[in-house]
Amino acid sequence: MNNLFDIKKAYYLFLLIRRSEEKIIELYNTDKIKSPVHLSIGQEAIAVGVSLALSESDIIFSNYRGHAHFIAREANLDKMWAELYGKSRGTARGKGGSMHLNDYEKNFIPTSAIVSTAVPEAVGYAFALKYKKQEGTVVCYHGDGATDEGVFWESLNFASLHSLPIIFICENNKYAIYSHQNTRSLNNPIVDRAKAFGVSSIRISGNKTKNFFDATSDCIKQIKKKSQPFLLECMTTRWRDHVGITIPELSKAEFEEIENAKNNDDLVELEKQLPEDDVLIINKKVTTEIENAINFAESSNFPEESELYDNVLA
Ligand SMILES: Cc1ncc(C[n+]2csc(CCOP(=O)(O)OP(=O)(O)O)c2C)c(N)n1
Ligand SMILES: [Mg+2]
Repeated sequence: MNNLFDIKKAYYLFLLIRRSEEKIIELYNTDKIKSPVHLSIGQEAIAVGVSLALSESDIIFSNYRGHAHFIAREANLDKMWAELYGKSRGTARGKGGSMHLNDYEKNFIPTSAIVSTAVPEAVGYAFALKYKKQEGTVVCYHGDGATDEGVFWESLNFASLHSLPIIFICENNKYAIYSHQNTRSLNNPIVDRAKAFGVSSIRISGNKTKNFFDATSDCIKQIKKKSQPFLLECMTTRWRDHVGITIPELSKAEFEEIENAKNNDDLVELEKQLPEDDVLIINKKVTTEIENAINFAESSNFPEESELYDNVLA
């Protein structure tokens, strides 16, 4: 657990996510990237703030929109890029793509494309940790759309009933693909519904990295004192469409919301708090790390045809 917010590290991780995903947009139409992708541009502050508050022993469950969670956890960037390229040195030997990242060395559990599937898995993991009296808190990232699934609430109920050490990080961009939250449920905030299950729940607005860090640090502190589940509803605005390669057609209100979010980009705010020299060094480091990762992907081989069915369980 970390109590001090490290601005330099937050800026570095934020920039590494932003530049990586910008590079994905740049390369996508060349067909070098072999899998569908889902970008997080605009909502990186959540992954960075949450990750900086965690320890090595904590366990991360993410989803198909996982680049930001993966990079913020300082998981292996070379392997992530190789996976995007469908190469055998990728996280799933190039057979999974962007939606199936993993890094066991960082306790980053393999992700899935199916909405809400990681939620019961994460709760099961938290149950095992408690049952075996092992250290660590489970962090489960999910979208607002994931809470439209019945299994989400069954899982929350179980986590609450058994006082499990888990933090649900709801990244609420208000959309499930192109359906606004208001068209999917009545005006009953996710935090209020979670509280009805006995789960302490906090809504965080403003999209500031430090606020997500503080809230997560506080949850971890309380979990260390007494095992219990928390839900953080992190309000955010994603700048691009569901996939992220293109920008959607926007209504005036949506356009203004995105413009407003861009004008309050926390990457810019973090940069302002750092000396110019640090900013230059970090920018150089980020550029080099992404170049190296792309070289790693390009110089890797595709998996052999003979291993087509290896590790395929379905
Ligand atoms: C069980 C299931 N139903 C539908 C889909 C299609 N689908 C993919 S992403 C998505 C929206 C999920 O929205 P949300 O949880 O808010 O996450 P976001 O994409 O906004 O990050 C849907 C419906 C799916 N992958 N799995
Ligand atoms: Mg959403």
